[in-house]
Amino acid sequence: MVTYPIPDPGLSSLREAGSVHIPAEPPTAEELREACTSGQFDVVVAQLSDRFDADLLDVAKLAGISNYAVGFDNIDIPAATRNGILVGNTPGVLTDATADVAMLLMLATARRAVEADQFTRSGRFTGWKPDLLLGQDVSGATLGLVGFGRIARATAHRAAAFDMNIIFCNHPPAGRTLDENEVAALPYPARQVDWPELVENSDFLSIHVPLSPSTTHLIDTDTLAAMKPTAILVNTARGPIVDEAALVDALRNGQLAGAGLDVYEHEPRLTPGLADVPNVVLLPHLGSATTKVRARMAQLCAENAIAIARGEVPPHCVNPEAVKDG
Ligand code: 8YV
Repeated sequence: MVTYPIPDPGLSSLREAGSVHIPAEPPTAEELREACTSGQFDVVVAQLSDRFDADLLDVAKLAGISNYAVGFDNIDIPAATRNGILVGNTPGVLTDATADVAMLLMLATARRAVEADQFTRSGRFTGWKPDLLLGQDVSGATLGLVGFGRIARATAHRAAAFDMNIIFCNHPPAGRTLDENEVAALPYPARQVDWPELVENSDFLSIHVPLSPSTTHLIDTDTLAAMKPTAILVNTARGPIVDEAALVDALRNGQLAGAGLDVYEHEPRLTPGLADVPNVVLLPHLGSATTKVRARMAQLCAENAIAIARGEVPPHCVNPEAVKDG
């Protein structure tokens, strides 16, 4: 079952390999449960909005789930593993596109691009003025990377070309976990710092960690209070890493200069007040949204699904140990 049509070549590969069912409408939680327990499907090709909690996975009759995403916080992985359900994801192919969106949000927020666009198209641009829509410098600013995996590193690469100073904390809120030789070998200057130092010193704080119990509300009232009042928060990872009610308060009270968000705590719902603060740029989860990237994600997703249906471990598997434990 494919819960929402994925682009070609993914969909056509799936159709060539076996039989594919796409419901007329994306399934509700109840319909997903029915499908997963019916024994009719070997694999579900799932979207982030399809939730696979333990109570579903404990009764599901599935060989696996192929998630159309690199993130897999919509699936209870320990429950999938203990039920022998393999989970595939789509790493690598969306790294650059997501890092581009992190840069886009930094630049757009710092230079007030959305506000300026609205200003211009509404006919209020009546002539150049020395103090018109002044923003913040990106070059020379300190970028703090929350996490230092693939997407954070691709963001660092871009930021280095903008002459930003790069600091990072690999597994916040834990301390330095990256080998210093590895830091020294990076193709751009970057400094590994402890979590409090990252929060206090960043002009831009960009989030690149997966959502997990330890990262939920990592950015809360206390973190926001410790940030520079001139700082900008950027989130292209997962919404619930930020306590959005606290973020709205911090923006309203001038505790923080701005925020660029691609993901939301209660996605797709916006936290009340978020759309009313002027210093935010809000995108509708576009990190991987290019035609090429979505096609490559679909290809990986199909390869994972086909392998699972054949009784193999998928090429991009989150829980290969499900084979032993199942
Ligand atoms: C996708 C994402 O846009 O892959 C992920 O984890 O969050 C995004 O790149 C989305 O998952 C597409 O379904």
